[in-house]
Amino acid sequence: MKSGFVAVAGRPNVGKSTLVNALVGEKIAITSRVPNTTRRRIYGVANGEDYQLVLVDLPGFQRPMDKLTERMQTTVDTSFEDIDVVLFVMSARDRIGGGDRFIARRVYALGIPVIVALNKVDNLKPSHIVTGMKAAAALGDFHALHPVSAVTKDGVDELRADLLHLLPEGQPFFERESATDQTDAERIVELIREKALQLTRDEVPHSISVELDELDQKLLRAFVLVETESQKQILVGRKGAVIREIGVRARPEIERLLGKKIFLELVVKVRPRWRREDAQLDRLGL
Ligand SMILES: Nc1nc2c(ncn2[C@@H]2O[C@H](COP(=O)(O)OP(=O)(O)O)[C@@H](O)[C@H]2O)c(=O)[nH]1
Ligand SMILES: [Mg+2]
Repeated sequence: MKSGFVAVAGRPNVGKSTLVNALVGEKIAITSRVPNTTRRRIYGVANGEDYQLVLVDLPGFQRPMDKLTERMQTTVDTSFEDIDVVLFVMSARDRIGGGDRFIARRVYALGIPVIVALNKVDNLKPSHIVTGMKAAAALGDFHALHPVSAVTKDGVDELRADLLHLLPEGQPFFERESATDQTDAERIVELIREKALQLTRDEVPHSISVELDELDQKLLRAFVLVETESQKQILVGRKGAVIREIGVRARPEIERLLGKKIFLELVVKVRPRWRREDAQLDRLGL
């Protein structure tokens, strides 16, 4: 049996979480067009007949701006111990530059194999992909380089096979039935946050957090937290249209996860400075 950990490194928004979901074959991490969607370390577990591939999905490397992003960067910094392989993700739709070089210096210094995924190659001209592959290749001594699309899943099977080759022999770390280490409650608040991110813009998404208040047989009540009164108005929307839409989008996914119908109650609350205070971040598990 092969079993091991692959840390997923890359700039914010290159598609790390989308790629983890594609490799696992199930949505375990939320994704969005907003940078910094992933705030915590999440394990995505791909189980096969004779392997368990644990993908460590992480926030993107960044310069911290507040306590939240400080904690996120600490999570990244401490996640490269006891791993077997690094999956270094870059985006073929963005210029490969300083941010990627900074990460390359870190990951190539670890002394473990690095597999590069050049993501988002869907609908790109071959010449554009080749240029991206050359730029990605120039950053270090990688084990393999895969052009992939996490959205169309092109190249994902080949990438998974290559990651498996590099795993050591060993026993599984997680139950073979589970695709993640997250509890249902943790996945539920993330799904709600994903829908809130889809419906807000600019700085608002960064101010959103979701807290579970109650989950019993039928009722699920969660608080959608924002930092200011004006953000609360945006989240509530005209006559409650926005918060209602968040519920409409989140409920089917939550019901699929729990395998039953639920009554979902979402309440928008102002919690000033939750991103900037340790006690608040602790309470939110961030
Ligand atoms: N066109 C395209 N978009 C992608 C691909 N992978 C991810 N995205 C989009 O890129 C954005 C960021 O993805 P996400 O997985 O949250 O990035 P992360 O911050 O690196 O985890 C989302 O809008 C995704 O839908 C891809 O292969 N092709
Ligand atoms: Mg992510």
